[in-house]
Formats: sequence, structure tokens, C-alpha cells
Amino acid sequence: MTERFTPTPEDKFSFGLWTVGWQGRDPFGDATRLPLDPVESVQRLAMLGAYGVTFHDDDLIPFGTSESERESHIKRFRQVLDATGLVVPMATTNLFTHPVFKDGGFTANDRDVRRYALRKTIRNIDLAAELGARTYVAWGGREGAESGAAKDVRVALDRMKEAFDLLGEYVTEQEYDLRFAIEPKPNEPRGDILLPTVGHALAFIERLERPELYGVNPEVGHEQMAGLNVTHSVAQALWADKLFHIDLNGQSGIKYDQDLRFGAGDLRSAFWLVDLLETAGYEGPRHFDFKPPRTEDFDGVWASAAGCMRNYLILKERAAAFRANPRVREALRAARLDRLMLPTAADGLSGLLADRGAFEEFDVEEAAERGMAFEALDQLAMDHLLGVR
Ligand code: 3MF
Ligand code: MG
Ligand code: MG
Repeated sequence: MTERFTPTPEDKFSFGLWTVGWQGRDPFGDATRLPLDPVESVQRLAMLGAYGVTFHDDDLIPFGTSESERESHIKRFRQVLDATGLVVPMATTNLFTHPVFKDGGFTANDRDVRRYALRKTIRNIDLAAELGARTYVAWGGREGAESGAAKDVRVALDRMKEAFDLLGEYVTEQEYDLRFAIEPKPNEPRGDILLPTVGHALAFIERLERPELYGVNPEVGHEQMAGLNVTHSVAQALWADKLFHIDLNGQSGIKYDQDLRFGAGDLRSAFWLVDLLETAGYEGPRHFDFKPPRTEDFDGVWASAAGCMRNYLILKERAAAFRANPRVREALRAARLDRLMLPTAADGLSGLLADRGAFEEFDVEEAAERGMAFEALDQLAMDHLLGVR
């Protein structure tokens, strides 16, 4: 029984160095854990069955490190990657911790800060490409405002576009096999963050000079903080061919960013998300962006990381059982999901307009009386999720 839920590299689970390495500092309290050496994180994650590790520039090379010291940090990291076989599928830039970014990176009102943010990003893009990353995530946590006149949002979006266009030009010139994934979040740390949801990010991408280079990195808790259905957001990203990466974690409703381990928080939402990822042909990493609660010692940190993967595998098994069950297939037909797959007017506009049965002779009352049979279907899902089927 237990072995079934033991992760292997084929499952493509990855973790940010900043997740297990979070020391538990929050707005009300100091660190509760000592810093973790990235080398140890990689070793432990490999032992737990992960396949990849991701990082912000500053997670690997502390901010302010000299050029020579920088090389030695990178060398140690490369050595442990080689020794463990872990890969680096994604990297990203920290444009939020240092006070210089208090008003943002790409959209800071100060031009010199914006130019610095771009150079910091480009430097880490070089490293990401060297380490074989195929995705470069951009989360603009400080791009936003707390008050109305402080940010001209239309102008700030011009600056955001300028930044992404320059980065796209850079990777194209360098011939890097690297695409960008924009990570939306509605708030925290800024009062309101630009590109707050997956929908906003998708619309923004279409305004860029090379839209094919950009996709999204939805995070479970971020969409839920906005009161949205994360599975619907991810589905729309898939529909647009823009799901370049995903941040999996747990969140209970609209409140502060909880960053619980995947499967904690809204469990039903986690079930539907795994069902979607596993049936929609998503082949990217299953990346965990969570924070082991500050109540935990290091044993708790590794238990929390292992729990993310275990919960994903349990939900994957439960979702597959749901999809395979003959009663579910019957219930899906009763709920007429097969009809949704039919084009509404394969006969074209002229066919639709000529079809008296579509309007003049349509029995509206009869159609309105039909039950949709969704409750029986959802109970079957619940039974599978709870393990009684
Ligand atoms: C914050 C986040 C970020 C991003 C990261 C880039 C610190 O809520 O989710 O984590 O994921 O900066 O991937
Ligand atoms: Mg987050
Ligand atoms: Mg994230």
C-alpha cells in the first residue's frame, strides 16, 4: 500500500530552495529555524524522490556576494546536482527581498531601480540557461501599490511590457532554449499587485512583442486568495497553450498567503486540479511552492515536503479511479458531458439560422425541465476522494 505513494523522478516533482529553506520569519516573528545549506536541501530532496530543484538567484548566491565567491557557490551546487541526478527545470529572480525593491523591480517609479532589476534578472537568466533550465519564472511580488495615486497602472504596465520585451529579446539573441512563465498573485506583499490573476497575465502576454515566449505559472493559493477556482484558471491556461509551469501548495479560503503543503487547505480543489493535470497532457514539472509551518523543526520540514508529493500521488490515484469507474462514466453521460463536446453549429451560421428547431419550434419548457444530474456525479467524486469507492 505504502509503496504506491512513494515518489520517483518519473513523477517530475520539483521544489524551490526557498520552500524547505524558509526559516519561518513572518511579519510577527523571527526565524524559528537555522539556514539550510542548498547542498543539503538538494541531497534531502533527492532522497525523498524529487527530480528537480529550482531557485531564486539569492537562494543560491546570497545577495551581495563577490564575483569569485559567486563561482564557488555555483560550483558546489553543480557538484551536488551531478552527484544526486537532480535537474534544474526552472529558475527565477528575487526582486522583492532587498529594500531597493520596495516599490517594485520592473515597474518601480525609480528608473535606476528598474534598470538594476533588469540587469539582476539577466545575470540569473545566464545561470539558468547554463544549468539547463527551460523555464524562467517571473513573480512580481513588489510590482504594485498600497495607495491610488502612487502608481499610474497604465504607465506601469507599459514599463512591465518594456521589461518583458527586453528579456525576450535577450534570450532570443543568446539563443537560449528558455521561456518565461509569469506568476500572478493578487496581493501580499504589496497591497495590490499588478497582473493579479491568471486571466490578467494571459491578457498581458498577448500585448508583448514575442507572445510565444511567455506563459503563466499559476499558484494554487494565489488564485484562491483572489476567491477564484484555481482549476478553472489552470484549465484556461491549458486551453491557451500557456501552462508553462505550476506552483502547487495549499490554501484555506480568502485570507493571508498560507503556503500550506499541497493537499492541505482546500482538498477538493486539489483533487480536481490533479485530475486536470493528469488528464490534460501537462508534461511540465509538478513544482511545490509551499512553506513548512514555522512550528516545525527540520524533521517537520522534510515531513512536509514528503507530504506534498505523497498527497499528489494519492490524489492522482483517486482521480484515476474516479475516471475509470463505470458508474462515473455513466454519470458523466447522464450529466451530458459528451454533448458539451459537440460543436454548437457544425452546420454553420446559415444552418443555424435556417434551423426552425433551434428557435421557432424549440420546446423551451421541455428543455428547462431537464435535470442536469450533477449532484449524483459530484457525490461519486466525493466517494472516490474519501476512499470509499
Ligand atoms: C510568493 C511566491 C514566490 C514565487 C517565486 C517565483 C517566493 O507567493 O509564490 O515565491 O513563486 O518568487 O517562482
Ligand atoms: Mg506564493
Ligand atoms: Mg509561487
